[in-house]
Amino acid sequence: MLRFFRKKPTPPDATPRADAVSNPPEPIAEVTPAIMPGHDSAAVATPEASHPEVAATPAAPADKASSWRERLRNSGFARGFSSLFSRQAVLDEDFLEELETCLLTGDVGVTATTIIIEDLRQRIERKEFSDARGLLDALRGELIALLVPVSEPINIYTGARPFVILTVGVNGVGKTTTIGKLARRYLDERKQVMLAAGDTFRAAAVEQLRTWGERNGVHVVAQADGADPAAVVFDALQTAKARGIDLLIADTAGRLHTQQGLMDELGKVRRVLGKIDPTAPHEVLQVIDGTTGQNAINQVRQFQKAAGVTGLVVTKLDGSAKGGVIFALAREFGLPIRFVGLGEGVHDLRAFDPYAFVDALLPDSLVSR
Ligand SMILES: Nc1nc2c(ncn2[C@@H]2O[C@H](COP(=O)(O)OP(=O)(O)OP(=O)(O)O)[C@@H](O)[C@H]2O)c(=O)[nH]1
Ligand SMILES: [Mg+2]
Repeated sequence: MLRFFRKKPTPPDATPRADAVSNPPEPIAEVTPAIMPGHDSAAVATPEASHPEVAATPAAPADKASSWRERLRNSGFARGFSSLFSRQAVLDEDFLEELETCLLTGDVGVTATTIIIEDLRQRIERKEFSDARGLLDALRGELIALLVPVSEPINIYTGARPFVILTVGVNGVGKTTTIGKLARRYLDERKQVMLAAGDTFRAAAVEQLRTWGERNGVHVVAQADGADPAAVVFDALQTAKARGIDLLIADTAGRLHTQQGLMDELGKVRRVLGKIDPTAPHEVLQVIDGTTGQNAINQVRQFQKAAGVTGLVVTKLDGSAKGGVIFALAREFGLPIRFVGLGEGVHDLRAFDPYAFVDALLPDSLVSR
C-alpha cells in the first residue's frame, strides 16, 4: 500500500497536467459536445490559469453524462466510488487509503494510481481543499487530465482513398463486432465502406463479418477459410481502390500476444497493404476487452511492436468491466483511445469522450454542478 501524508519526490513528468484539463484538444473529425470548445459556453468554461482545480472544468452535458452513466453503472470502479463517497467520509489518511484501494481494484494500475494519489496528497498539504468533496472534485480533474491527451478521434478525412483501418487484438475482444459498428457509423456519415475478411483462421469468422455486411448493406471481400490473410486484404484494397471506396476496414484473426508466429503474420498483412498504397494502413486499431485488467498493458505492448498500433478501442465497458484500465493504458502508452464499446448493438460504439467517461464513473452528486 502507498503511504499518504509522507514526503515523496514526484517524478518530473509525473503530475497530470492541469492545463490539459483546462484546454480540451482541438476536435478533428468527430467532435463530441463535451469537448467542443465553444459548444456550450456554460459547460466549457475555461478555468482560471492560476486555479487549475477541476471545479471549473467542463462537465459533460447532463443528458450525455447520464447516458454514459447508465451504461457504466455496473462498472466496479463506479460502484467503488459510489460507496466511498456515500459514506461522507472526512478527509483523512484512511479516506485516501480507501481511495487508493478503489483505484487499484478498479484496474487503474500502480503507476497511474501512485501519480494520482501523490498529487492529491501534495494538494492537501498545500491546503487546496480540506474536505472529501474537495478531494473528489480534485480527483475528477486528475482523471480527466490523464485522459484528455488520448482523446483524439480518428480522422478518416485525410485524402487517402480508401482510408484503410486494420483491426487487431487477442481472441474474442470484440474486433469483428467493432468493425460492424464502425461500418454503420461511417455509412451514417455517407461514406462508402467495404470490409475485408482477414480472419481466415476461424471457420465462422467470415460468416460473422458477412452478417454485419448484410445488415449494413456493405460489400465484404472474402476468400475461402484457411486462405492467406495477407492475400485477402491485398485483394480487398485493390477492389476498394478500383471502386472508389472511402473506407476499407480489415478484420484479422484473434491471436494471443504471446504467439510470435501469428504476431509476425500481422507484419506481413501491413506490408502487402503498403505495396498498393505506401501510406496504408492509415490506422491500426487495437481492440481491447475492458474486462481484461492489467493484462491489457502487455497486449498493447506486443501488438504495438508487431503491428504498429495507432489507436485503441476499449470494448465491453457496459458489463462488469472496471473501466479503470483506460487510465492505465493512457498513462502507459499515450495512444489515442478512439472509441469505447458500451454494448453489443450496432450503435453502441461511442467516440471516446474523457469528460463523459469520468463523470459517468464518479458519483452523481459530484458532477451535477
Ligand atoms: N457487452 C458487450 N459485448 C461486446 C462488446 N463488443 C463485443 N462484444 C461481444 O463480445 C463477443 C466477441 O466479439 P467478437 O466481435 O466476435 O470478437 P473478436 O475479437 O472478433 O473475436 P475473434 O475473432 O474470435 O478473435 C461477442 O459476443 C460480442 O457481441 C461490447 O462493447 N459490449
Ligand atoms: Mg472476429
